Amino acid sequence: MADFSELSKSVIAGDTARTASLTEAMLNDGLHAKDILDEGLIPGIKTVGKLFSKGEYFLPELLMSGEAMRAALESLKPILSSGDIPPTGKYAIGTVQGDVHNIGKDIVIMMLEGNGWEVTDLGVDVSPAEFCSAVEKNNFQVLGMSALLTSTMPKFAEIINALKTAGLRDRVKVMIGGAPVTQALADEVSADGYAPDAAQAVIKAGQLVTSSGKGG
Ligand code: B12
Repeated sequence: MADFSELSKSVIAGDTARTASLTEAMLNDGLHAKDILDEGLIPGIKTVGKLFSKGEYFLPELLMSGEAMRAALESLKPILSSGDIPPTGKYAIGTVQGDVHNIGKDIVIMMLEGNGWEVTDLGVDVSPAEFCSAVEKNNFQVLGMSALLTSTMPKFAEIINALKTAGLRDRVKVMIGGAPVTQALADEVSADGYAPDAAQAVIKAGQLVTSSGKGG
């Protein structure tokens, strides 16, 4: 039985070397990348968030745990993003302006790629103008936006309005996500879809292109 709690603890401790080596060892033992993520890494980083909320952790601890997560993701990436399936469609995704959280976005990217999507990563701190320009210049079926801060969530509505003003809103399905995001917010800002995690993001994206007939 795999000891996922040890992996969670190493993320909580911000121990990059141990997180990376435990992840590698688990992969070598034949454990599934998604289980390593869902049972070990994500519970660990969520605990870090709670400790930060309680004032027991500060920014340096947040940074160290974020680094530990990234090191583990490097090992998981080749597995999560490989999939021998036909192309599904084109997806662009970025973290909204003012927000640099990218761990969740990057997991969404890996899972989409593993399910046949061709993904363009627009990066972090992406302005409404940059989102619009990406949609204008490319033929994306879906545009994903990630936000982790309550202070940056209003950017969703701003970006959607910018797309409307530029006459681009009908060219693309818009999905939103990130820890504080809800379906209610998606409805409020008239996004086409929301998903609480990467696995459901893949399902939702598939449904959006199927229902619009834009799938490739
Ligand atoms: C790691 C971390 C950081 C790292 C980020 C490192 C990195 N490279 O990403 C660093 C140290 C940089 C950081 C900085 C800050 N952080 Co921070 N951070 C976190 C922490 C602990 C984990 C975030 C994370 O990676 N979660 C794990 C991933 C896997 O989950 P996820 O992001 O939710 O993604 C999943 C889903 O949401 C979904 N998803 C995500 N994006 C998308 C997009 C689409 C389209 C879809 C469909 C789905 C989807 O799929 C993902 C995978 O399943 C959270 C706590 C938390 N519980 O979220 C705080 C947290 C988000 N941070 C917080 C704060 C306050 C900050 C700072 C303001 C701190 C400061 N004083 O400077 C700065 C802000 C910097 C900025 N301008 O962005 C607060 C936000 C509070 C609030 N209400 O706004 C939190 C909640 C901590 C807390 N409990 O207080 N942070």
